[in-house]
Amino acid sequence: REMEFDLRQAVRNGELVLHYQPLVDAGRCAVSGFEALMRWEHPTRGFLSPSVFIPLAEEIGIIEEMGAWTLQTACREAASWSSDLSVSVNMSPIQFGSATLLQDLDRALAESGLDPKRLQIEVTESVLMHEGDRTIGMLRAMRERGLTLSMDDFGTGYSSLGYISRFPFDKIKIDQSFVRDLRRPENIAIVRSIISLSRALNMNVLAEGIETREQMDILINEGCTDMQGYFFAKPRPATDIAGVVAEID
Ligand code: G
Ligand code: G
Ligand code: MN
Ligand code: NA
Repeated sequence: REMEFDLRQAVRNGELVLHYQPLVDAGRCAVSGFEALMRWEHPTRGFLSPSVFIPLAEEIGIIEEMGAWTLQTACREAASWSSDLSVSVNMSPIQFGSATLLQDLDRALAESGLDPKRLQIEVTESVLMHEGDRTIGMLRAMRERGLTLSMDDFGTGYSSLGYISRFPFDKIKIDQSFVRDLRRPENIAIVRSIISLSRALNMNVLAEGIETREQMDILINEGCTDMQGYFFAKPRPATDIAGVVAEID
């Protein structure tokens, strides 16, 4: 419960930061944008991962405030990057229950002046499991503003193929668990079927968690349009953006 107290202070104290990991266009072999990944610089425990504190933030009811902060910060920071780079923000299902989500979004766009076309939102299949109609309404409203929408971690969790047909996402992100060991025939089969599904549905398809050149070569050969992973770069502070682009392009 000590951590709960600390987390309530974290936004106010400026202890949250965004790190950014590049998304690479397979065709051009160039950086197309960056995914924002939140980090909490705890005063005594060092950098904490969102997989630890996001569930806590949801539980204690401050995820809306944190989500608004993420949108604001990601849009503001991305507005100063080269105008051909996108920024991706993760949103949890709880945020879609927030009455102020669209207001928070509009405020972040207005304050930063970021072209809405450069903002991508990443959601997992689980957002469509509960309050599906309400969520689809919100996704439509985002689409009307010009945002790009990605289905994150595809193939994991309690996923049903039905969810992907409920909304025309722009991109599917293949979960890194399938990319990790492509020598397993089961994983290659799953990757192939996700790629073929994405083609049939007219969506781009990104492979997450690429750590080796061998994985990259296999996934390009299979037809992935986009790539992400430690092989290109780990998530790094905003000050490293230009350096990461220069290294990869
Ligand atoms: O970067 P890392 O592997 O530690 O991220 C762990 C998880 O936290 C990922 O599933 C990622 O989608 C999620 N995450 C990272 N940043 C944010 C954020 O700003 N908001 C939400 N809702 N989830 C985030
Ligand atoms: O759930 P989501 O896909 O948003 O979270 C992505 C998470 O995966 C981030 O926490 C990020 O730090 C992590 N990640 C990104 N690339 C790699 C990689 O190549 N290998 C591993 N093990 N993790 C990665
Ligand atoms: Mn993501
Ligand atoms: Na993911």
